[in-house]
Amino acid sequence: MSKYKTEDIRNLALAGHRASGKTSLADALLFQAKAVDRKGSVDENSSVSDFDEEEKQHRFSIDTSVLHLNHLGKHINLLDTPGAPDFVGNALGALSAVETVAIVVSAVTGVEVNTRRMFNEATRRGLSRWIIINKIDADNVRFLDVYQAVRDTFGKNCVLFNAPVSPGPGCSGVVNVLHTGNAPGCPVDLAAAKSQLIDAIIEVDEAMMEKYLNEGTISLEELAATLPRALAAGSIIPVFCTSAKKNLGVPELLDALATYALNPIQGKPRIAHKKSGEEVTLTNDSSGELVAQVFKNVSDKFVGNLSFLRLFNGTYRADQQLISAETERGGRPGGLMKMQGNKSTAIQDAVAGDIVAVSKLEDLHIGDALGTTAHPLHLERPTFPTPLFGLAVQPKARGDEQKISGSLAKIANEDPTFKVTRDTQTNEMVITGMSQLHLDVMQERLRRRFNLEIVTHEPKIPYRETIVTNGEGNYRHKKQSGGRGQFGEVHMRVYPLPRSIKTKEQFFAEFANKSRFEKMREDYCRYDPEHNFGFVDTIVGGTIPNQFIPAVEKGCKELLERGALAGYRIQDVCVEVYFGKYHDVDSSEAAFKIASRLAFKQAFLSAKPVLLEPIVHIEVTVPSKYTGAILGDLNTKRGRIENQDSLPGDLTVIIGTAPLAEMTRYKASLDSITQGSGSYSMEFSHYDQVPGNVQQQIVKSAKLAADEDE
Ligand SMILES: Nc1nc2c(ncn2[C@@H]2O[C@H](COP(=O)(O)OP(=O)(O)O)[C@@H](O)[C@H]2O)c(=O)[nH]1
Ligand SMILES: [Mg+2]
Repeated sequence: MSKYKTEDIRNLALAGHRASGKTSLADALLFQAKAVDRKGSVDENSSVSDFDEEEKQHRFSIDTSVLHLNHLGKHINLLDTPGAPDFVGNALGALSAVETVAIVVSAVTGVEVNTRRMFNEATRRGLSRWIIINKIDADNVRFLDVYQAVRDTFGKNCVLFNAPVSPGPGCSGVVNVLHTGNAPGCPVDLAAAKSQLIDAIIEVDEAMMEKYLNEGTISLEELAATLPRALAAGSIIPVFCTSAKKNLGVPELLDALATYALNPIQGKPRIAHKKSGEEVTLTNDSSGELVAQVFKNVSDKFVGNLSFLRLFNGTYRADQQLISAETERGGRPGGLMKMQGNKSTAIQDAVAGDIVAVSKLEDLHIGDALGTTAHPLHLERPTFPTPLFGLAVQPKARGDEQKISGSLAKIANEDPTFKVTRDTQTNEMVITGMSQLHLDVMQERLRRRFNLEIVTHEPKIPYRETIVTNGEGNYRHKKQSGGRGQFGEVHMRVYPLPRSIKTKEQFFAEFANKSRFEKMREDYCRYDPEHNFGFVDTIVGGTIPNQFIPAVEKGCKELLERGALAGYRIQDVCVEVYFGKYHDVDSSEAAFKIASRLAFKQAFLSAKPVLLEPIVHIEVTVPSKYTGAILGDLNTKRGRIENQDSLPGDLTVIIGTAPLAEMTRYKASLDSITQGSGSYSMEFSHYDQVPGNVQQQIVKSAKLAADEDE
């Protein structure tokens, strides 16, 4: 049996901005708990957490590493997430596996872009949040400023649990706010901090609040007993101080994690769904039905596939089959293990709440829900930002094409924000990620792991095509070549389909109904959420025989992929097929497919076709003196500013939107305006119509090959 029970497990993700010291802290915690013999160091390339070759080379984390330690009878799973926005997908994946997120803030640089980002993500998911102010030993620490900035940004429920003594190179450690009245060298008003802390804890317990008001004191035991409730309610966000480098505050942090952090049962419960849609609340009950979710994948050269799971219910024994809820297929893994960075230890079973890895299971993806029964419970998939930075790729050596697409697919299965697709216009392979840096690192991976090289060129913007009015078209495909001929004729109307429609249910409720299409034949109507495309059949009297309707739909789908205006994917359109002609001998599926595609094209082009371009949400943080220059530059890039705010430390954050096409090289502009002191994040927001003059240029340069009758 597992050596620990669910109640003894603590799941913690370290998150925050790049270089705040998350990985160093992970190494320090492992060493403090004697989970490793030597303290790893990122600076000496000996980190247990940043073990990957690319991580060592770049000196920053790329993947979430999964670590664990035992302390005070508790089993702590520690997920060290990457802080760079380029690898945010891997960090977000980790959040779905834990109850607690510790946001690490540098005592030198304070609250940064990704500090806020990860804090907000943790809040959105209802996770317990802790804040760790690290690097209290560094030159130029600004402890009080940074603590103030934390409270200004994240709220007054951020309260100190301990405070540094003589922060800076002479720092001697931390003092507990509850125990110590005063400490020479501590810049914090400890009496005030103590009452802030007590107030924040007892806020969740009215009786205790009353007692405190009446008696003026409260025992440490009572406070400790109430703390988990305050943590679960989010009414307290404890702040701890550390130096990962000099091991200051690390023992205290470790004790606090083991003592106070929420166990899996105290966290916000996850909701699963039966196939019927019925909801099931998962209570991390080890005797219940197994529900696990994949939050990370690795395809290792030596072990093959490795999938990391969080168990939300039930107990898993290493000899059981694991079945995917989605495909209802699965198999027996090669092994069940606990991971310490890249080192594994085989185990026999795992209880609810634990984080483990299974090997050699093919075809598992991040977000998959797993069980052991024939119809496992479903879990909602985590959502990830849509990657936007695309590059077309070609093999450096001829003939490597097949190997490259297979290897890239393996790499993509590890990273939810890295995609490999094929450009329908050029038939080139395209890789898409969060940024140039992201794609550079993926290319390095391809080279090192698979010994494959690619060349890349200019990012492609994923424009889309749609229509703004209704239109009509028809086409007769007729060919007589020798024996049997080909014949099919299709007439259709097209309608703009509101972009707010997202599901089949919505499509039929709000658009495709009998009040709009009196003669609609529901059995043949379809909705495709990927293209927001509706297919309505109002054929009367079998002018297109039923057996050819699927071919008509296929013809439409071909055009959706090919595009009609400039070769981009079509979206937000509904077609109504209402009439056609056939021939008893010569009609065929192929003939109707062609007729349908070309009828659709004609109808589409008659309905005021327009190009849509991806619009990104941007957040730019710069020293305030550059604000004017940044706004001016965004203006030339068709940017729209929505909000502008000042941040502690004389920084300004500018929030708005801009077309992706104008922003692909933004890093260079930002660096040149701010001399490298600005930072930004960029994420897909929505599609919007391209201005007329820009559209003309894109259409002109697309030079579509004529799509004639084949
Ligand atoms: N002075 C000082 N430097 C630290 C501390 N923690 C980390 N660093 C340094 O900060 C840099 C980034 O650390 P790392 O752990 O990789 O940060 P991460 O990106 O948040 O994982 C490295 O050079 C570390 O040695 C600390 O407590 N004090
Ligand atoms: Mg790191």
